[in-house]
Amino acid sequence: MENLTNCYEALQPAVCHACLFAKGAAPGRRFGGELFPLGRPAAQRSGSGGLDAQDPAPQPLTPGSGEVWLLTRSAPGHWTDGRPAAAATAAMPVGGLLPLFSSPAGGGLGGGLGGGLGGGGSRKGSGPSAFRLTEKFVLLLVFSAFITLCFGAIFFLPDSSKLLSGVLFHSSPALQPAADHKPGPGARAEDSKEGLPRLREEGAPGNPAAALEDNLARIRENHERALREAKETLQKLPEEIQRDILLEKEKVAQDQLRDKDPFRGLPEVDFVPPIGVENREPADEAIREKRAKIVEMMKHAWNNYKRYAWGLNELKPISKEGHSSSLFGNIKGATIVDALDTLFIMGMKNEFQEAKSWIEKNLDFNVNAEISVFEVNIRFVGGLLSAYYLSGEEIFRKKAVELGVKLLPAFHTPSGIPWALLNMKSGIGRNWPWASGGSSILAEFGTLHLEFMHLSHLSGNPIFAEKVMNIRRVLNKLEKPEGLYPNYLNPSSGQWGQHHVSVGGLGDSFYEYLLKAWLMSDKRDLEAKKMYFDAIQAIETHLIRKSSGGLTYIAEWKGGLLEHKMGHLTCFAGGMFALGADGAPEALAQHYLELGAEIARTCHESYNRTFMKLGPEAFRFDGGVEAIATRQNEKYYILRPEVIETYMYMWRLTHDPKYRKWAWEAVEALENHCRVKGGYSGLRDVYFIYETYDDVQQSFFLAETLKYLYLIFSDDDLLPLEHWIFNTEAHLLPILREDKKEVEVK
Ligand code: DMJ
Repeated sequence: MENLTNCYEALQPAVCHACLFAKGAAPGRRFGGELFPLGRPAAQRSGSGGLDAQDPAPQPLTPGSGEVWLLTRSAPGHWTDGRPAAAATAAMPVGGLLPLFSSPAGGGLGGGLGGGLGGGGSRKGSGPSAFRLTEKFVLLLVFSAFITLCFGAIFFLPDSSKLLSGVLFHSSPALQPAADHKPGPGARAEDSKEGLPRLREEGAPGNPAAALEDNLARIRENHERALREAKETLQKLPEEIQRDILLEKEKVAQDQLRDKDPFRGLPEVDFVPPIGVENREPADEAIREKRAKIVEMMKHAWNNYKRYAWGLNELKPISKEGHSSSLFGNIKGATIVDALDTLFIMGMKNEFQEAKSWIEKNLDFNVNAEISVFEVNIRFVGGLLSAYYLSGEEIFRKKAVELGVKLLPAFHTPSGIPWALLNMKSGIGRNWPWASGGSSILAEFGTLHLEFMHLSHLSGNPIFAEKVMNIRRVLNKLEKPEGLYPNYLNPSSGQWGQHHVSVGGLGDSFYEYLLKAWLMSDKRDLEAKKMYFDAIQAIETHLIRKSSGGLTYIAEWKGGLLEHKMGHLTCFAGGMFALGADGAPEALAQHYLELGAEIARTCHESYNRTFMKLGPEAFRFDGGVEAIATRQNEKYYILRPEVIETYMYMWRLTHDPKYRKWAWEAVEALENHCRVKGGYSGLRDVYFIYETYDDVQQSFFLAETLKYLYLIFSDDDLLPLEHWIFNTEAHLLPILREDKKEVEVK
């Protein structure tokens, strides 16, 4: 006490700031939040809820310890008398702040205190009215800074911690895919089987400078987004924020309730036999033979799967055993479901029946494991729907709807944009750990529309359609950079993640589904049509380029910079442009058909410039090359269909014989290099003179690659395009006509 009094009386104001903090500096004491009200002795203070008589005499502090100010506000703990620090903080006289801000002009420290506090004799008497205007202003500033800080902490911390871990530990997924990394649509399981996720070039191992650059860019973006979000929230009144939170909670709870019983028994339907499934032999003998050859290939793939991997997801044709991909969790039988409609249209009736009875007895969705919502939708829901529309067998409708219901919890996010991954038993979802800022992926949540519209149609329950229409609503509310759709969208904030745009992996089938949603609605869904044509216009302006050798290609867009690389996946776009040409504004119809033809030519070149005559996973147009893979981890071919898919559409829409010729070249290459005794295998390097097998027979080889080949060598009245839509896994969905439906739901 003595020290303090002496200090107060004898020292200059600056030094007495130090005295002010003497108690905080006393050894063994916590500084509980109250500043010494200068201008009166400690003894006086003991009666005013400040220090009591037992408090040890405060020690003088060295000058210049002004930073203690913040500590006094936040130091946890108790006073020695047992009062919680919080209570003490609450009791802190606001006037305790004054000495710091008293101006010499107003009597300096002594004057300020003597008049305002000490003169009053008691701290209790010093209310805010006793403050000067400047003091009030400063106080206001301090409090608003404090409140901003609190809000900042709420909205900022989760992101910041991610950022920090990215910077400090370099554990960003771009650099090191997590052990449980699961690839998205562009980088499927097969892509990562060598630990080389296809989509993460920007953080390629072995290039720390690029990786660091990448990390910094991501940090900047995340930081700006977090600031934006925090600002938006701060603009709201606290009551508004509270109301929003309550509404959000209520919405999630309602969703959960509704989804529990979205489907009480299927409505009765009149199944109308499908159009265009009669399988006439082509008149031309050479074509007939080619088509027969493709059926033989299907038999080889199917029989080996049956022999070595029956009931499992896929076949390892070299090891001759089952292959299981984490994309399907514990669901089994991916090849069986994916192959159903191909078996049907190729007239493989017995095999179709075998598949059907396996499904009846074994296909089970009550699995306690995480699945990819996208993959399960396009392969399983799509495969089952297609089998139903072709055969009219109730089991397929029942299983499709049952699975659709199981997928609904994936939509339980604040924005309704679904999670990428879902545990079908617990209904808990999450996103790929590598996706930008916890985002969902455009090509994943954007590739549910066709199947979900049909699920509503066949179940009589609108819930499936509502879920996908809400996705569209969210997308339409967002501003698109240069009219483009970034690949990442955060399901919590409903805002874009990184501004990466691709018509290949991560983006591809989103665009495909916009076009097909319009076509499948019998051209009534004009919103989808507009979204599609707007999107491809932006793509053409910003992503499509011509090489100096005259090849048209679709590059990737990363925050405004172009990467002159095209993926095998992107080759589907040739067919898409051609398919949509008909609905384009008149002046553009021919243009889009030609664009389709140019993409087909480029993709054919990517095949033609390899040793195996099968295309690499990605090819480049930079560093003096055109349509050639330059990186070792882009040289593989995994039996993908996209190039052949484009040939199929181009053949149907133009009847230019070169597409049949190119398709046949692919058949020969598959037979020469991918066919092995135990089935068909992908290749690790299409430029190498010897086959190095990846030992996986992908289920989409049976669902897509062989189906598209078969159609190229069939007449156009088998599955006419005016009547059927192919989902992104080549499963068949009929156009939903207003007047005459394939299935009349009662
Ligand atoms: C298939 O699963 C689908 O075509 C999907 O849309 C992307 N590509 C794979 C096959 O390459």
